[in-house]
Amino acid sequence: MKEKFQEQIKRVAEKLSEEDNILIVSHHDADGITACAIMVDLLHKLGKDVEFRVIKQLDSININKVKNSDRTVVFTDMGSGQLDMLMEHRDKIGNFYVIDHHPPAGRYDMQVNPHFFGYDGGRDVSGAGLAYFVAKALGHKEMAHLAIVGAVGDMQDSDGRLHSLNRIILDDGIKQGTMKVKHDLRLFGRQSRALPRMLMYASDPVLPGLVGNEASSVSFLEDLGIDLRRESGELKSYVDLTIDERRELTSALYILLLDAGTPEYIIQGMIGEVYTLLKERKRTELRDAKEFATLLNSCGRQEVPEVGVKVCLGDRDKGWKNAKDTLQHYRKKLREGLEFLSTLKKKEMENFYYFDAEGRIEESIIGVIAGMGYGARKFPPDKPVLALADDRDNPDMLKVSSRANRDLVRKGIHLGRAMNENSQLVGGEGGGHDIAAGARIPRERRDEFLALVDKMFKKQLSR
Ligand SMILES: [Mn+2]
Repeated sequence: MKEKFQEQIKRVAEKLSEEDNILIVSHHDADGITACAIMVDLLHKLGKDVEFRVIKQLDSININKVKNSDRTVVFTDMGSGQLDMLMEHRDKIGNFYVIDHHPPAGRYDMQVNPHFFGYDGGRDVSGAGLAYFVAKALGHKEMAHLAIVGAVGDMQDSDGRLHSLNRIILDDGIKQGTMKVKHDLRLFGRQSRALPRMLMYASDPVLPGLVGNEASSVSFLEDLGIDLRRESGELKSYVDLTIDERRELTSALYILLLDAGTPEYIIQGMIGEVYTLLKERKRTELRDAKEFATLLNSCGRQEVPEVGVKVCLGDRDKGWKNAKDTLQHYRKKLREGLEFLSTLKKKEMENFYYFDAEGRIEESIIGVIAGMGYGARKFPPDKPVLALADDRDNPDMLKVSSRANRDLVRKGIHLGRAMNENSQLVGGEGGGHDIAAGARIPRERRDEFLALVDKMFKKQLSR
């Protein structure tokens, strides 16, 4: 790591270690939940009194939950983009720290943010990773595995592997014996899903002919001579297969996709690094970083992020059961969302696709549905997707979720900037990463907003 950044982290960490009565405020996705857990763990170990709050976003409404807390506030995985607002309310918030990887709105003495040191916050390190580096600066490296779950949750491995600062964290985990990295098939559910289900529900990429079809998934596997059941009679997961069977299955999937005309780079994305948490039980969601992240995302999106934090901190009892129930429920909603998507007519602007689900898809999962729309080829990969849904708390507002892919980002697309600048122009707010971002805008100014975004994408692509 660059020395200057390390110094800054150490400075903030040491100052933080002198505080007590701390309130951690974090984002409700997998990265924010793991960041929160890493900080809670650290501060407990330092003997501090600590509370935490995990929220959907830090905006003009939620800021009120942070005011007058009489505690030192530590923002993780959020805060950098809202620095102006935090400064504005400084007298009510009191003493605060920001540990965040989103593009910063400005400089602040007690801020840890990789952008100032030439790192890419979208790829090199996540919010959880930064929380980990703060903990590491104070001698605590036990939570490296959680920082990897956070990075994977933020899709920082989307080109097949983790990079840069994430790599340092991964190496720490490997040295400690908590992590293992392998080159393997990256389909979701390698640990926790029965093999036919892993194939039929795969979304990245979707498997032509197998998607949604249990019978054809079963016969596909049987044709390869793969036994579907373990000796105990239970259905096998991918991780139960022998090396030869894995190789056989991978090449069969490769051929299946090639035959269906899937672009080479999408197929290659199916194979890459997978991160195993060695201290977790085999065939559970917690054993695989991507599945762990999905579990946490479902807790966050269904407004029980504290359950996710508990599981991160080691609860394998009530909290763990609770988290699994939440995931089941979340999957059901996703299936319904996907069904909706399949009946939907997509709309098209010059530089993006969009659809307005109104009240038919909950705003909490609209972004995921938009992302899956790519995987299911509902939207060709040549333009970003904007998905709109009613705001749950305010009928006059509209929630916008946008998704792109690596290719589009390479060509110049930056969704975070487009959401941030254009939402403000129509009296809303927004922001995020180059590849995934969101906004809240007044519904009546929807078309104006879409036209502004269209114009900005055009500009981004022409650079
Ligand atoms: Mn994040």
